[in-house]
Amino acid sequence: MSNLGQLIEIPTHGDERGSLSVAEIGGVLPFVVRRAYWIHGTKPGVSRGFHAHRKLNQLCVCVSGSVRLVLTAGQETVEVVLNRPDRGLLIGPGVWREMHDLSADCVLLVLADGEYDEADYVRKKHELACAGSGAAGSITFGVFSEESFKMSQSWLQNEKLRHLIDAPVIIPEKQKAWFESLSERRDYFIWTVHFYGAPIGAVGLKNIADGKAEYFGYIGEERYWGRGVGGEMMEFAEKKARELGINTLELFVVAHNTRAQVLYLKKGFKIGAASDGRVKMTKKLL
Ligand code: T46
Repeated sequence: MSNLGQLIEIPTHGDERGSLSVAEIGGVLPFVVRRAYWIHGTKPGVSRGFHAHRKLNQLCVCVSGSVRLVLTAGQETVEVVLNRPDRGLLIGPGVWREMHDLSADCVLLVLADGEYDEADYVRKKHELACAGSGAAGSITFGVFSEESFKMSQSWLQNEKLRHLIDAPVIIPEKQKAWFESLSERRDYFIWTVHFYGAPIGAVGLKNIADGKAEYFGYIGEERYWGRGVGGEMMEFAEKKARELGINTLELFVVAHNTRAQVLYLKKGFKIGAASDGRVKMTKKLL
């Protein structure tokens, strides 16, 4: 459907008695459920929601009646009507949700991967309006931990991402050796990109030598694409490069990834030679 939410068909067993729908791990449920709640008896004309979550993942199923959901992140908004008990909507973190037009008989069941936590709510829409979801400090950078490493392995299997960054073929044994070597290396640094503490990508500097370094970075979670996170990643990497005494940053971007090229131009990179479907870009750090 979009990066904002994913509509799923819930496997349903029907016979002469009626129907039974199932959401389970190994089936359509992508997370372990730690909480279930349901919204019902909504008064006419009442809308609900008007918030986003920092970390929570949810599966919403309108088991009775109907509801219109409006989901927004960055510049993108989608509307979806839930009115069938055999259809669900998966919503992840960083997505503003509003629920409108709940019918009198609406029962909206929500399965969530975390317990109720008020601190997980973002209640001001402007915090999600633009760059990296907007709120100062919503994007942070941290150690590339074992958890990040595991997540990166699944992110890098996403064909859309692989196409955009020309990712190399992943050989698990090599990957493990690479991860284990990180703490020793002085020519290669990688950090995790977090959205409100949840890992969403990676950024780094590699081939560090003679005052030069190569920038690399990717956002593994698709719903953060096109939301200004890339700009924050570049600013962070530049700051780190300066701290390391680097005076020239280089990067290689695939020729068809024009969105990234526009960002790098904005950040002061100059376009250099193109070869093998990749464009070299360079920036002198003053
Ligand atoms: C969401 C949408 C789809 C609890 O004490 N425990 C809970 O698990 C929940 C969900 C709520 N509450 C309390 C907090 C409030 O005092 O119940 C009250 C109503 O909650 P809220 O105003 O947040 O309800 P909605 O319909 O605006 O939003 C709810 C969920 O909170 C939210 O996670 O994504 O449904």
